Amino acid sequence: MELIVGNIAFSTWSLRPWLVLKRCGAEFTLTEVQLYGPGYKEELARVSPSGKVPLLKVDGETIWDSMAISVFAAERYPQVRLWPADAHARWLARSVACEMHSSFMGLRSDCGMGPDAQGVVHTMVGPDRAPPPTSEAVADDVRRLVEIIRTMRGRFGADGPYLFGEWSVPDAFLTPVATRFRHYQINLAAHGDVDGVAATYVAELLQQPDFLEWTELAVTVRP
Ligand SMILES: N[C@@H](CCC(=O)N[C@@H](CS)C(=O)NCC(=O)O)C(=O)O
Repeated sequence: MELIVGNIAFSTWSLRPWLVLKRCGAEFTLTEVQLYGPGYKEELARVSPSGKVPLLKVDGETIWDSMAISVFAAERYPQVRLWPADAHARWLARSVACEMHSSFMGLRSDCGMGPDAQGVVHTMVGPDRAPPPTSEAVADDVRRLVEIIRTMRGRFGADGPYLFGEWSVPDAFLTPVATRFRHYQINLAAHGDVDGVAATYVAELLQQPDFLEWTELAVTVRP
């Protein structure tokens, strides 16, 4: 299998299937496509039916979209249990992952990763930090995410440090958000995280071994 991703330093969509496939113990090669440089659209068009990454090449097919790759992985590696075993937890885990997949436009646009209009490159992996955004759209998104994290941790978090206790797909989908919170220095306590439950969870995501490996790749694959 080959996983084709965007820039490891800042392609938030690409990080998700990497985390999912690593969790499965899958064997795959990694190809990095440099986004946003001259001619990158043409290069993407050659490999990607949607003109976007991530992509997974497997068994003669190209699966595009991070959610579709995660669904494939859950089928291919059922023993790994990528979704919670408890049915109620599973229904809600899928709701969280799908909401993450389709929403939070305030965060995506005002806490962007990659080059901004001034040419500053914001990354998921480096020590650099940016000033916290002040828009109401971001505040609304952060409040909703804090609510999700606190609710799921409170209901299902007893068996481990992740959203539903043991690691599951929503943790992969929330890890890029954790990097946005870190990079843009967002104070979760000011958005409803009264006792630090969400902040503790976010810190856990940022120290997942597979995420730390991704961080290393950003340094070694591309200087
Ligand atoms: N729904 C897609 C979104 C993919 C996406 O937007 N990828 C970005 C990379 S971070 C991309 O390929 N951007 C290139 C472009 O839009 O030109 C997924 O989850 O895989």
